[in-house]
Amino acid sequence: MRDRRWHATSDTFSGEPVRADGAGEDGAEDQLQAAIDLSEANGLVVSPYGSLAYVWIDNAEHLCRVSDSVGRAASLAPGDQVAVRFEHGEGHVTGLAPRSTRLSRLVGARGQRYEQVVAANVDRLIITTAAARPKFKRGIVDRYMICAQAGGVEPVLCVNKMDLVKHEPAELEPYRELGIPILLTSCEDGRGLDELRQALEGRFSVLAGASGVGKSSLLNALEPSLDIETQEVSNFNEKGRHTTTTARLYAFNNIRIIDTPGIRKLGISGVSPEELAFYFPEIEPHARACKFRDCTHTCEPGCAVLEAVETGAIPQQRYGSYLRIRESMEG
Ligand SMILES: Nc1nc2c(ncn2[C@@H]2O[C@H](COP(=O)(O)OP(=O)(O)OP(=O)(O)O)[C@@H](O)[C@H]2O)c(=O)[nH]1
Ligand SMILES: [Mg+2]
Ligand SMILES: [Zn+2]
Repeated sequence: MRDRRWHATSDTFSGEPVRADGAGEDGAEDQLQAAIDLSEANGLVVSPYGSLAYVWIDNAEHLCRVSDSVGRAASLAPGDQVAVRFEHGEGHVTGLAPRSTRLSRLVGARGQRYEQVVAANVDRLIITTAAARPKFKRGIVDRYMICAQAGGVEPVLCVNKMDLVKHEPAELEPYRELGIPILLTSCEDGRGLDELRQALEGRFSVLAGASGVGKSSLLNALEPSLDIETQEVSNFNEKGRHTTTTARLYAFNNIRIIDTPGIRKLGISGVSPEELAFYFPEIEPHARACKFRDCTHTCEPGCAVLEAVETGAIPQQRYGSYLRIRESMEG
């Protein structure tokens, strides 16, 4: 079981799950071939691109071919440290170093789900939401907080588009109680951007959240020369238009950050329904006190979690989230 709160964990390349696309059989051998020591890495993946990848090597970006052994063993993610060998002027990614942290999600159809690493080796996840247009969605925040813990990444909550509301969303209260850093920003009036810059400086971060919340706009606001494409949210349903389609790493002013495409749903990878309660820092201490070890915290006698919800020690909002996520994992 992982530790409480936001401790970084590490894993190794051999911890990569066997993929559901048929790569499993030879997977172990491919992983051995593809695995390298960090000291052997000479490139940093900027953006994977099918069987190709944009890689930074010595301050220049190269479009490289991903060798079969690497491609079969794992899909590359921005932030991956790789070995690149040049042959006849063409770069080949021949090895992948262990990932110290990862932001992952579960993708694919039922029965064929697999882990997709969205960002590798990052130390901060900026969970980006909007105060309005699209409306604040706490479900996505709770899911990203779990993914951050599972991947050893420190979460920061950024509520953008604060210019559109008079007060911060009331749903922020449980996160304030938890002590997770919260930034209130606006690309329109510039509020919170200095704090965001400070949170990013000297670190390697990833911006993630629903489409249209302003992830790319925030990067443009911090560094206008990036000129990343952005697009208005739909007037009809106030949803984003999925403008960013591939994750990409940017570096400027001592900031390294990955912009990612907005998501509709976030499947949680690497956490079982039985472990879920331990990924809610305010539920975890109570879960340890339940009468039954396999307590689901829904109806059991002697459930300390239900008791704590009753007394208000666990906010109803977060407990409701636990129930919904658990149900989606089991369904
Ligand atoms: N009012 C207001 N609008 C904003 C703010 N930030 C971004 N927007 C607008 O919101 C829209 C969506 O912004 P994007 O930066 O494309 O959003 P995104 O999160 O990158 O979206 P995807 O790439 O689809 O995931 C654009 O029209 C922006 O101008 C803000 O702080 N306030
Ligand atoms: Mg974008
Ligand atoms: Zn219980």
